[in-house]
Amino acid sequence: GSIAAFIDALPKAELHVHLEGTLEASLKMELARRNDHPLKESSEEAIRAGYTYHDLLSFLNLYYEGVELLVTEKDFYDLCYQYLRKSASQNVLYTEMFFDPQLHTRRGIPFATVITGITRAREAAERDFGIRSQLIMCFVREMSAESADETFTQALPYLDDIVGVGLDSYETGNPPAKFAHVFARARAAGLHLTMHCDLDQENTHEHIRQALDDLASERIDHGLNVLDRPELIARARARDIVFTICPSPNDVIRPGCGRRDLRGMLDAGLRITINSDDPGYMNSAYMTECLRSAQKTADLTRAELLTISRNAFASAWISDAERSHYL
Ligand code: ES4
Ligand code: ZN
Repeated sequence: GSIAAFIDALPKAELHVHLEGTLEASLKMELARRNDHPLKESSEEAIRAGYTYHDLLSFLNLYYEGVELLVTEKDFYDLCYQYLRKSASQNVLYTEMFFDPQLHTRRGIPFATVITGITRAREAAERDFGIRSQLIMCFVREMSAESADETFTQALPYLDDIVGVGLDSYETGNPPAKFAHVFARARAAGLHLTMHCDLDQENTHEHIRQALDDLASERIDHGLNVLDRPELIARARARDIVFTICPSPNDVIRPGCGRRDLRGMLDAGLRITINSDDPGYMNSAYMTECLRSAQKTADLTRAELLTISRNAFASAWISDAERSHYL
């Protein structure tokens, strides 16, 4: 059969997707109507036509604008349910989803509204489609360390519904070290740790080093700049760090370099997974589309695709009992 059919049929796990980044233009239109929120654009096509980014900040500005459409518990439910339904249709069996509570609480939306809507959608989607999911709470890194700490305190009643914490949004000037205290709290509470080290951000090598050496991060989200530093590659390999690679934003930020990046990670002996990141904002490229694009750009073999898929299940934050169902 064709490689496309092989990718369709591959059992998939996703480890790097921002729920707020799964907001499709169609749901934006519905939310704008429902919440009486004015939209500049009057059609889905016009919304999508406005999705032109050239760097992380220009992307984040659009993402933050979209986030404001999410108001009620049902909005968060619909967002998460639609993502899980779509993922299940692509043979995604398991997904770990980021959410950014501070982007909502800073607008006056209660933490409880956000997490309750998401948790109910996770339960409904597992019942309706059999897809398993967990939540990773991200801190918005351009906000203060105190705000991250307050957010972790707000999350305490819900820690059973949160498997890990992450670090996302605007990286320049906001190193992992800024959040050492809240990550230590999360770790002491038994949560897993991951952090974004986005492509070509200022001081990205020092950020990767901090994540690995100082904050005991178990994963690096993106982290392609590790390839510039043999000593960082060696440390990541020694600790069996997982790099969650997302072809879509890489294509936007550094067009044409996908091949070198993906091949480079594999040839360096690093453990990588392929993920969608923000599919609602990146041509609706969900797991299947991302794997197809990665396969094409890096000429991935079936064996490599299988390894990448198994990497995701192997490094998922699940019990060994659950893992044995997948591997
Ligand atoms: C993100 Cl691609 C990316 N980088 C950093 N923060 C993010 N939040 C959503 N997508
Ligand atoms: Zn991301």
